[in-house]
Amino acid sequence: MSLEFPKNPGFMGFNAPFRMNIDLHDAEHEGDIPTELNGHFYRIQPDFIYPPRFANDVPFNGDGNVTLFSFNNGHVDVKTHHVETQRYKAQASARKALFGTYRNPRTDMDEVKGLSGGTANTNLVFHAGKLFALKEDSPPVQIDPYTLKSIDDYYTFGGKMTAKTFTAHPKIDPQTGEMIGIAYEAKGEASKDVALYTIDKNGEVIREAWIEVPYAGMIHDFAITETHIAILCVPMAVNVEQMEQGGVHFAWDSSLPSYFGVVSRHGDGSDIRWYEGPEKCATHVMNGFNDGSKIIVDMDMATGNQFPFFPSLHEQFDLERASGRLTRITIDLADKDATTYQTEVMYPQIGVLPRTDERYWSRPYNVGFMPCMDPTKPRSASMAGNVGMTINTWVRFDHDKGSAQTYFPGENYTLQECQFVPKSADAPEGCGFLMGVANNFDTMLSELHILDAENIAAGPVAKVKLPVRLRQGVHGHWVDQQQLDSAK
Ligand code: V55
Ligand code: FE
Repeated sequence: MSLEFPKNPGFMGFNAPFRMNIDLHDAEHEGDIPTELNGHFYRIQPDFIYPPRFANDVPFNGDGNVTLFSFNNGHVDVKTHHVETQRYKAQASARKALFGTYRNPRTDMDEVKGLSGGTANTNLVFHAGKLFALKEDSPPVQIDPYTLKSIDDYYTFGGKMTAKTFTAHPKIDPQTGEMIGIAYEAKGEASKDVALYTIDKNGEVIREAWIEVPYAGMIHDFAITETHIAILCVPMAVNVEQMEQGGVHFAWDSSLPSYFGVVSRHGDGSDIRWYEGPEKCATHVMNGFNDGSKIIVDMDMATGNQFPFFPSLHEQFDLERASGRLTRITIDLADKDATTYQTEVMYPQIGVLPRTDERYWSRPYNVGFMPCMDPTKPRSASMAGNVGMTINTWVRFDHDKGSAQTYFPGENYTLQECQFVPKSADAPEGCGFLMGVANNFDTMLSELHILDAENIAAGPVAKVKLPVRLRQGVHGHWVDQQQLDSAK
């Protein structure tokens, strides 16, 4: 039986299957690693362990593979490990793919019926002493923060979470230490039921409330303010007909409106209010906050389908319409008759995956970061084989000044998501480091670039050089050593 991956750009170059569990002591690096960095940067990449059974399967269906960069006194150790999900274990023991295409159980082999198809490939979060790998179609997978081995492949908060899914973007309230989560399609495929969770600082579920969304679609991220949860429903709709024909879970249906839902962080969810909006697609939240009676949420927002591998029902995929810009969404709770939300584009830069100084989550804030695509920057010949969008800059936005500061790593690099790490627990907002994976198309190896977050234009203070290439990552999460120590 051959074990061979498709010979297409999705599995070549930096997209080559990774498949390894690496343990690298004391990684090579250029420059001095700041000694203030004392902790662990976890990031995750989808990585098909076995060739997918469906030739056109989407990158989002790969198995979760965690990269851990552990910082200690100017040194960095690197570890990688697959998340041992139910799916991973079943496929590893069968030595072949058993699950089918993206979130379509009809296409799974009979022998895996009843097993979780979750790939845990999207994000990580550390809360109440536990590290979780997350995929929005299934419960968290608890993994060991040092070995990255799975501790619980189906974590339901001691049975207190009755939803069948859990978001890949939980928010930790910096003031209360609570983790806020949502769960969509929470009562099964295409269900409009969304559960709202508050998990207290000790890891106990103290709220499970239910709302119904206008239609079933991807609710990938959400915002918290000090008083409310805000959810954006975009027309990346669950498409049962497409799944019946063996297709993927979602299709872009531009005939549907977008809805912005605002619901209290307390109570039974019955106060949910929906506002219809002018724009179409937004995936990630930079932050949200209260301003008097107003709820404000900043997201990267585009007018069309941003995922070329999810079919568009009514038009061709259009790069211009897929281009997202940081956009401020506003509603005023005091306006009882309001039925629409307002949007305002904040900056011209085109980007994805916005982040912020998470000590300001839910509160008025000033500093955000976004990987951007700057078409005016040069591009080396070595990047000719790079398919898709080229994220070639990280941009820091300071909302008070309306300023944008850019890091361009050079013509031979693409950049992935960036992570802000404060210099110390009480450092001013945005004072610290910015790090993330950079893929070097001259060496065809990956690096971790570390910048002074206040002066990213000056270039990296250090570059960690890996002897391997990493695939396109999704999200990352920083955990201070102190957080791990106090969890013991
Ligand atoms: C996203 C990523 C996913 C997914 C759904 O970036 C949405 C958004 C990596 O998997 O399944
Ligand atoms: Fe995400």
